[in-house]
Amino acid sequence: MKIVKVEAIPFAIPYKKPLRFASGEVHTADHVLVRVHTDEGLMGTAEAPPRPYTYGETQESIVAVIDKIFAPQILGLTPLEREAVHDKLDRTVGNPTAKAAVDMALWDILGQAAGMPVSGLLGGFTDRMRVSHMVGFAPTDEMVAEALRVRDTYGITTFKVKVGRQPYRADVDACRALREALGPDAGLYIDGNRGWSASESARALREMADLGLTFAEELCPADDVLGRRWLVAQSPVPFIADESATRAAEVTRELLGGSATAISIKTARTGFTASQRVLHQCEGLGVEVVMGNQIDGQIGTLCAVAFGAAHRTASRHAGELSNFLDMADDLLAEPLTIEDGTLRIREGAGLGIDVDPGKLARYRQDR
Ligand code: MUC
Ligand code: MG
Repeated sequence: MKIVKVEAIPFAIPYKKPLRFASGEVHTADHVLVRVHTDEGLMGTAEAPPRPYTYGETQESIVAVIDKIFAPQILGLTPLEREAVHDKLDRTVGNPTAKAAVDMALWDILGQAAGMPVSGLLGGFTDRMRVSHMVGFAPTDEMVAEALRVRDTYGITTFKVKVGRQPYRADVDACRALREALGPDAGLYIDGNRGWSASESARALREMADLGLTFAEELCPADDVLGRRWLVAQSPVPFIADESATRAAEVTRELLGGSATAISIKTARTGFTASQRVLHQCEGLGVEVVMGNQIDGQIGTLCAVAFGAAHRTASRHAGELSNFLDMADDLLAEPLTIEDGTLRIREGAGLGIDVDPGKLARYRQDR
């Protein structure tokens, strides 16, 4: 079974409510639908979200790198030759979400060919994950109202709060208000997207010492190497590397260099193949992982839950799987639903991604 065509289709779906965080903001899901076709009529599907403030990719660059470089390199290979595919893709530096989408589309084909769910092929640990909801910047009362609405509507009880604003006290106050509103049993952790300095981060962590935070993520830049190590050494909770550890080598550097003590795994940037490498690396080193969200749509979220549920350690903490709730619409024929704070994988062969042709026609940007 050979790869005969790779499509990179740009589409745009507005957000009902933009997501704001220290490194950027998202108003529209201007993603790229990636479809890999085989000569036996199977088609694998995934999506790539451009995050210029994190990886430098844009919607146009993702389409270009797939059309001009990746597709010509992998045509004629089979979906089983994933090492050969990655050998080709890795000749181009960067472009993580474009590479990840190709990888996940290939796994989708493998699942369909085997008649088995990808989550089972990856590990089959469980069929669902608890969901963690990401609360973006807004006035404190709006952040609290959103968390309560999400808890009451979807049963979600774990929240990642975006921090990293200036002055840092606004974020400390928001976290305190969230803890008071959600009660002592809610899971609460923070993500600074590099917005604070190391010393601001240390002060903020001290002022939040009584809030029962479970993790702190990318509070200051990993490029502030000594400051970051100094901060991580005194952090009272595991310190997650997200955008500073986007590849296995960076994971090694951040963990062994003392700049992180936990890792965010995002299938949107490491697909399934490299996410497994990162996960196994973390297991071997004995650090915890959280399934992160690349501000994914429903297709990306289905990929994240398929990977997270497949693995014992990746499903241990609630996964960030709810950002799609803020989108005005999506491409799936059967929308994802979060019930009792839980998202289930799709049963059936492959990833279970069934794109509604009418919706794709409406939102695609290339026609
Ligand atoms: C996150 O965890 O940081 C915001 C920027 C990005 O790269 O991902 C999101 C969420
Ligand atoms: Mg993050």
